[in-house]
Amino acid sequence: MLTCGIVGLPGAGKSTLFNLLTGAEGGVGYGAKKEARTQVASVPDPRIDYFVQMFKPKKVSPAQIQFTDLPGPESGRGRQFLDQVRPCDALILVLRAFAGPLGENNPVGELNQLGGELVLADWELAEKRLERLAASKKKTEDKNQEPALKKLTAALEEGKPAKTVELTEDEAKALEGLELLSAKPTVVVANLAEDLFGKSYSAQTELQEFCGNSRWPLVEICAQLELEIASLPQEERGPFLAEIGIAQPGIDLVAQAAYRSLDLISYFTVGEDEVKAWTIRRGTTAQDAAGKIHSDIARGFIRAEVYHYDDLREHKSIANLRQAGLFRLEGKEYIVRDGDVMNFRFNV
Ligand SMILES: Nc1nc2c(ncn2[C@@H]2O[C@H](COP(=O)(O)OP(=O)(O)OP(=O)(O)O)[C@@H](O)[C@H]2O)c(=O)[nH]1
Ligand SMILES: [Mg+2]
Repeated sequence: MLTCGIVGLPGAGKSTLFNLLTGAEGGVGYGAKKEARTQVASVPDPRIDYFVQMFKPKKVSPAQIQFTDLPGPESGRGRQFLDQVRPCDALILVLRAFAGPLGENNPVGELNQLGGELVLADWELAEKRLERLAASKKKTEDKNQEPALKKLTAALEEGKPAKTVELTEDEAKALEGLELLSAKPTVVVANLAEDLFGKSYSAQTELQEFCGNSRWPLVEICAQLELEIASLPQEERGPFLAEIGIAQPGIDLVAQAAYRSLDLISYFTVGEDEVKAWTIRRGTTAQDAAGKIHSDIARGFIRAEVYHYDDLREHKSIANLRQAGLFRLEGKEYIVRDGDVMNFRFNV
């Protein structure tokens, strides 16, 4: 399962976003919470909704993402919290772009500061490793570790994130265990004031530029407002969202951005028993995708029956797809596409 750590300065709206993403309650309010929270959320996907309406399955299994909400960095203790998101696959940086009790906001400044914190946290870790390496008498350690760590600390010292450091394959391997924060796929969430949503705001161009340069997807949401709307009865939510101009709920945007930053896609298995989304990396072959379900299916792989969600929507039924030649048989090496519906034929 994809895991995301929510990081941000005090009062940026991390806990509000966490509640919005996961349906959790409480823990909101500047400094309200001293402990990290972790919870799993289902990823909303209109394609799943469509399959469900068509197949009326007994069970529905959307993709899931696990989110961790960190307390805001408190002075002197900040980077220690960051260790809790080291194992995460991706980071979500929340920026305060609303005024509120903390006064004027400066999302670009926050982004700079957060980026700096990640680099500094990595530098501290790398330095500690180097010291330990120097102290250890054993020469059994991976010989690539020292040169890799030296390269890394030199870059971090200049404020460069770990992902910009050019390493050989062996060096990269030697550093894998560090779980470097400044090398992680990162999504930036600008948490906007209600009246700014859908409009241009003063920091927007700079934020877009910063994120573009770092290749971090930028998501603009209004977490508090969306959370309030989420507490309304289902049938009232749509009109509200439409009125404000929120075309897609925040969780969709954040989930999609996280998927994009990690190069993840979904394929589906469908039927009357279960409709299920499977998360794979872009470029995965049919055989490896089958292995996600069960290693036996990968081992005994014969062929995959494949059609695409878009084609099903267009042609309305599987019979029509067959007629149009869009229901195919593919071999092991077929590269699975986002939105493919797969049924594996196998023999063990
Ligand atoms: N106006 C406005 N207020 C918000 C928004 N998001 C959060 N808030 C408010 O800002 C305050 C802090 O929100 P939290 O979600 O607790 O912020 P946090 O980043 O978790 O704070 P710490 O955990 O203390 O660092 C709360 O009073 C929220 O109601 C928003 O989009 N707009
Ligand atoms: Mg919080």
